[in-house]
Amino acid sequence: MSETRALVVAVDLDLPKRPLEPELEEFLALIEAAGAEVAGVVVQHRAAVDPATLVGAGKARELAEAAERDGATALFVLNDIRPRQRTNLEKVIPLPIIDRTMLILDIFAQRARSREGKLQVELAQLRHRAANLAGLGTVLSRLGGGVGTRGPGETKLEVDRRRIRTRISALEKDLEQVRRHRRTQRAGRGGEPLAALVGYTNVGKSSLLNRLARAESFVADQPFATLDTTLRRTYLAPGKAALVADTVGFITDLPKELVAAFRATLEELNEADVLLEVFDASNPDWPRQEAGVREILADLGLAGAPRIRVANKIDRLEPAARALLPADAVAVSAVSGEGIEALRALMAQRLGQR
Ligand SMILES: Nc1nc2c(ncn2[C@@H]2O[C@H](COP(=O)(O)OP(=O)(O)OP(=O)(O)O)[C@@H](O)[C@H]2O)c(=O)[nH]1
Ligand SMILES: [Mg+2]
Repeated sequence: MSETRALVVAVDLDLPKRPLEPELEEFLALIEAAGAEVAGVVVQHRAAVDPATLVGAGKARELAEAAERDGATALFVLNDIRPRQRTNLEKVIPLPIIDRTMLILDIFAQRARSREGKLQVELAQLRHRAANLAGLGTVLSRLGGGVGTRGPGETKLEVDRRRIRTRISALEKDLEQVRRHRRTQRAGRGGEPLAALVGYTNVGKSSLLNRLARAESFVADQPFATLDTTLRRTYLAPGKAALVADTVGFITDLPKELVAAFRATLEELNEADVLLEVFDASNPDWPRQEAGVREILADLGLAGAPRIRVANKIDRLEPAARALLPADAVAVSAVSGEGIEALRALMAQRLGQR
């Protein structure tokens, strides 16, 4: 998305329980993380989204003008957009429409390194595309030519669907193979206890892994720096060690296609003896982020999993703000190293009990 100039649109439903601002801010950060440039932001206040075009018809025309004026090359839509709304909006605004799921998948596609990660992302992208095709039933465009490649009267849509289905089953097969291979590797873990870092994206999970294990995992101030699971051994106490797993960060409303594709990776969290549930204490938005993480953990059947709550980045907090942190969280800083020994001791204690 390097050349992409993004015109961003969001419908604000003015819900007191769900303020738009943190979500919009996060959306803009995701756009940047994808390598696109924000050319303009348009927020429309409405009691409900327009069933036909998401934004009102007048706003849609305004958007088209803004796109032209700002030289935008894509429209980024924060709200969930239905296939029909997408088609209608595309008629008014001659730009590709990128929704939040596509955006997150694009970042994942750029970052995936392992074979499993790449397969998982492509699978998620295809499933998302298939879901959007499903709504286009009324705009069947008939293809000419190609005799013998498809049955008579088959539409482009049907061909697309069939291609996607074929590719999806090929990917599923490949993934199963990669996973079988990894399971065999994992079987050699022996009796060592396993702790898994979980938490919102960018809270400092990889930094904590590096602190705990003196490892060198990729750390970056950007969402989804880590996609692949890394496993490191860490010292806990004399004669006591544990394995620590770092994995993909969470985000609220994680696209369902992505959860499905990453389910196998995420389900490995089931093998963990304890989850290190990390939040970024220096981010005023942390309660919303943590709630989002817990929702995903619950979806994965991990609501009752043993966990240690970790408040990270406390080096950025004034003493007064530190005092307000939840009492059940161990306060640490992956950067200054503060609190890390307390975390180690807690891990040793909890993992010793298992
Ligand atoms: N000030 C401060 N910054 C931190 C701390 N821990 C991490 N960071 C910074 O926060 C940013 C994100 O850190 P990562 O370790 O990449 O976070 P992550 O949770 O692994 O992120 P993803 O892999 O993207 O989900 C980086 O810029 C880190 O340097 C901390 O304790 N204090
Ligand atoms: Mg990371």
